[in-house]
Amino acid sequence: MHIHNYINGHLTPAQSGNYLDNYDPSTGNVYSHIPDSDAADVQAAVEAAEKAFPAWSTCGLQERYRILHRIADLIQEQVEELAQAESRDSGKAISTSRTVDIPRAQANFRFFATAILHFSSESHHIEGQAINFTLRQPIGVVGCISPWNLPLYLFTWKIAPALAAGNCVVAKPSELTPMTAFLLSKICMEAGLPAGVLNIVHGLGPKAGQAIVEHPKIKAISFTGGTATGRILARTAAPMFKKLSLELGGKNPNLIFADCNFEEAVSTTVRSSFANNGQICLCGSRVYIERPLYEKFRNELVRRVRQLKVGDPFNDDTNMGALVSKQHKEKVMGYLSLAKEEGGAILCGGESVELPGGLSGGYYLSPAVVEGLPNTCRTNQEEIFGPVVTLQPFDTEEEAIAMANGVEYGLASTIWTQDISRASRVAERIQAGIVWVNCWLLRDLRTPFGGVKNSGVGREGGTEALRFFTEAKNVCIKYS
Ligand code: TXE
Repeated sequence: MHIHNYINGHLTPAQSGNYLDNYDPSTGNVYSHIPDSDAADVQAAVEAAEKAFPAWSTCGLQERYRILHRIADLIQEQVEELAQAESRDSGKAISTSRTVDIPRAQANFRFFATAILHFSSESHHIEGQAINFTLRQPIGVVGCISPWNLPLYLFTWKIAPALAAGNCVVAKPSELTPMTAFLLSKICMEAGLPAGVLNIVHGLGPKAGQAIVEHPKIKAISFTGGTATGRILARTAAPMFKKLSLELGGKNPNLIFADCNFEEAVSTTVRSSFANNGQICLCGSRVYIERPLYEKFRNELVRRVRQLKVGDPFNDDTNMGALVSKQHKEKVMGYLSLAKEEGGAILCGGESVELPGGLSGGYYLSPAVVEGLPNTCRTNQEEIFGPVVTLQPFDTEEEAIAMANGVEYGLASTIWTQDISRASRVAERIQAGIVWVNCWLLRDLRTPFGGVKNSGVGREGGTEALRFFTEAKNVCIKYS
């Protein structure tokens, strides 16, 4: 099966005619091919976007609302096909694709289709002299680059607000998980999205992705991916004075105080540790437990993690499918070896799982819980982005906050306590863009989303996203 680019309203191969292999992580086999696009394809996409911009940016909010809602309707109608494609491409359990990835992709379009109708700006009155009002106008042609962990979810999280705000888009999904972006192309054509408004260029990051970042006509880049890649993009885009939104890596702490609701805390921690095989930037990979509760929590967590079913992503009762690629599985297993070298004890999991028959070539790994490591070791400092968490005890609130903040990342955190004063105190001091108290991944799309330190620059979500994808212009009108 050959995937095509979506440029100027048409599905088309890369101009080079070259393709890249696309693997099915559940079997390790090549199951499709993606265009190996380059700067020539990006140029064609930018020309299409420029041509479409005048009409799209002035067609009116109701028309943009109508078309984006129609796209959401079609995603809803095709949820099963999209979920199957997402699991085939990423290796994730079909239950995750059905309940997380695809419903959220639909929600992204629905949310921004209506958000744009309520997006207002401000005016300032110089009494007796003048009135200022601020216009928030679409930027023009913008670039959206997304990663492999939540493919359609994060791809549409950028595209929906960009389109709603009246921009035209050149977008690139990860070369590891291109399929649902390709299916989205067909949905957009069916929804009547005008040609050139959205252009999807498939291919490698350093080639097709880099061509997007360095194209002089693309005035803003919204990126989600690794911190190292974020650095490369910033180096290219900064001298060109492009607007940049960078949602990067995380190494998120969970603080479990002894007074927590134990059942809630332990059941949610299983999820926050291993959802999507731990391949979510919001996963809590460092679990800090107040010492009086440490043994009880550790034992119960390990007992439940051992019950997680690693298996065929297409079985409804599978909790953990395959990791996204052979290379990524090797990276995660490398960190498990490092954890042992650094003195850690692997309490469960961390083993390569060999499934029978056609799945024997898949990238399966049992979920691992590690204890006995210091906060400063590499295992506790570097983003692993797989089914691996570490446990550490703490004695005081001060110590917990210091350990939580003792990494270069600052994306998300969870705090488990019934003491609302303590929750508020700790939340105020945690270096993160998102703090969940007695919950995890409870999402309201109106809230600012993003991190601090090496977790990125800027915020997505709600009006933050609409402000990112517009330029503010202040108009001052003097009156006599
Ligand atoms: O991200 P990459 P990947 C972290 C996690 C993961 C690591 C790498 O640690 O192991 O990042 O993951 C495109 N110019 N997160 O490989 O490499 C690339 O093609 C322009 C956390 O997914 O950063 C893909 O489309 N584009 C993150 C996208 O960037 C380039 C979620 C992401 O690729 C490029 C995913 C370049 N030079 C990974 N190089 C989160 N915070 O959610 C690559 N790309």
